[in-house]
Amino acid sequence: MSSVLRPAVADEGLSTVGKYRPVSSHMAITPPVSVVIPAMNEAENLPYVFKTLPDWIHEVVLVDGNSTDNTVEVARELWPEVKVVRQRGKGKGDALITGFEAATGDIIVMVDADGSADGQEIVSYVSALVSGADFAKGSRFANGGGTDDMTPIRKLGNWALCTAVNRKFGARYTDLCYGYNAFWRHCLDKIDLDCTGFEVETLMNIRVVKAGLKVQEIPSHEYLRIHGTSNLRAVRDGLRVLKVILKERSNRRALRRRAPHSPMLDSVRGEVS
Ligand SMILES: Nc1nc2c(ncn2[C@@H]2O[C@H](COP(=O)(O)OP(=O)(O)OP(=O)(O)O)[C@@H](O)[C@H]2O)c(=O)[nH]1
Ligand SMILES: [Mg+2]
Repeated sequence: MSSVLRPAVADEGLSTVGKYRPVSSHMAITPPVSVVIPAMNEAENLPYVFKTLPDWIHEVVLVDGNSTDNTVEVARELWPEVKVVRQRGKGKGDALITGFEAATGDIIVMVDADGSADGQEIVSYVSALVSGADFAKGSRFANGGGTDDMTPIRKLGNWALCTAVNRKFGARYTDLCYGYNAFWRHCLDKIDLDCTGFEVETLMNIRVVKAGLKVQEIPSHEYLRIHGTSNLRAVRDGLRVLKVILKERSNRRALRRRAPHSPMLDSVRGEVS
């Protein structure tokens, strides 16, 4: 657990910017990739998370949610160049927004710190982005994806909320509340995130569609949280997600009322493949 997985190499990340780096046996890319990890008391899980991260990534940004265990120390031991930022407010959404601001890569990947995400999948997300997608959205329910972690009630809630988003915003998503996603940095200017909690992924998924960005779903497998307990509370957080859907929907209606022939509205329907 205390073994150093990655040696400290001075400015290794920056030295790779602009050069082709192999990311698989078939592909090399130039854009630097930042991995943003929100973590609150995840010291025991971090060794599993870092172990799966590919060595070609440009930087890891760990957003600490005022952990009371040694999350930060363990992260520094495992990945000496890790950029640790402390979030200002509370909640996963607040943590991710903080992490996105601190990330310097052209591509940003969001990875949970509970051991549920396999870093080896990052290459699939990055492939979709360098091939033309703006937003690579993980899906546990697309062909090739899966979950060991969701209870039937969570699956039902996620399905109902996902169906609502598809109907209301013209998306064709197979999953909604999933934390493993990646995107080009420029997406952030178009989705202007403003939330604090677990509704963050839903807000992103809605706003990328509203902004007319090109979204591609990536089949992903969610493993069981390895240690510790979930911070998510199904009913409380499900209601927060529902509120976001309703609010985004009424914003869209208000926009339509204010500017019935606005060219902005022509791009409201996003493309999901
Ligand atoms: N920095 C920070 N990280 C958080 C906060 N809340 C949750 N996280 C992290 O966000 C990730 C997802 O949180 P989880 O508690 O696993 O929630 P979940 O994945 O939706 O729920 P499970 O499926 O039960 O694991 C984990 O890495 C958490 O440590 C927070 O307030 N601040
Ligand atoms: Mg989790």
